[in-house]
Amino acid sequence: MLNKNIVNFIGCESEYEDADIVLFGVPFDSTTSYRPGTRFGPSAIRNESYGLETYSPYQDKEITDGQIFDSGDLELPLGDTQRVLESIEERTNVILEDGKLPFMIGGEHLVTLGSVRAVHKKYPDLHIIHFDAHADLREDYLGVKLSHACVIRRCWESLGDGRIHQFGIRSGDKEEFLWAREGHVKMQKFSFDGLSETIGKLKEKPVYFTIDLDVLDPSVFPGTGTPEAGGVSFMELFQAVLDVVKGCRVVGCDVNELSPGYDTSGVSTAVAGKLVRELLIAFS
Ligand SMILES: [Mn+2]
Repeated sequence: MLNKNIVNFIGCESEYEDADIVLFGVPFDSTTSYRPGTRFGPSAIRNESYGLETYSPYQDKEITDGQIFDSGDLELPLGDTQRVLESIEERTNVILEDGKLPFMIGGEHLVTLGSVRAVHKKYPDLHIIHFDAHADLREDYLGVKLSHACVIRRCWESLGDGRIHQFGIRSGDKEEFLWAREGHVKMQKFSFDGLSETIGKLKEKPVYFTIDLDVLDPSVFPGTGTPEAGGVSFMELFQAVLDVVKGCRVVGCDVNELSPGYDTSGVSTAVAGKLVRELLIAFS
């Protein structure tokens, strides 16, 4: 007997009913301000995951030890940003209602808004931990409010002051930094300094964890739409990610902004895939 050709992220072979974690891709890049291409991120990460091992020597665990279901990519009405966000929210709702952890792969960073809307509905006291090179705190970008450059500001509109914790930020306009300093969000520039204190303070509070991969230095991760020099190393990011997953009550998660076409070496995709593997193992 032969099997169907189904491409999952490597090792994500659980049935939906048994799964604790549900992966889905959102191939969306319509509001990208500079170089588009993140719509190819989820499929690239899946395809290239077969170059990775299922075993993590860091965590001494197999990805197949966990119960993880890969539900594929959303089929999106590209060109209609509102409906795209609704369809992300719907998918996240289903996963949450079934008592599973939603794990989204972007796509551009605006996808986070759809997922946060669903998670916030279930957890009104939600906090966000946000790793990124960019503040993403603009009120609008050239008049557009639903832009990846404004995604964290849109999340703040629902969550309010003091609930968003940013790390690694090294780019934005002056107003974004001033607005952050007014106390609306907690912003750690350039690094993960203070992360363990934040984790300690959040204790049992529900946390949505959003990782824009451009927090990495472009020498490690050039395959992204708005590369920004001066970023963190892979191991710094990896350690910070493990600290969050192990130390916080994460109730939703996403990894976004891989744009595989800008790195013909394929290294950026391999970096993204390894981080996703480690995250999935850490969660399971
Ligand atoms: Mn960014």
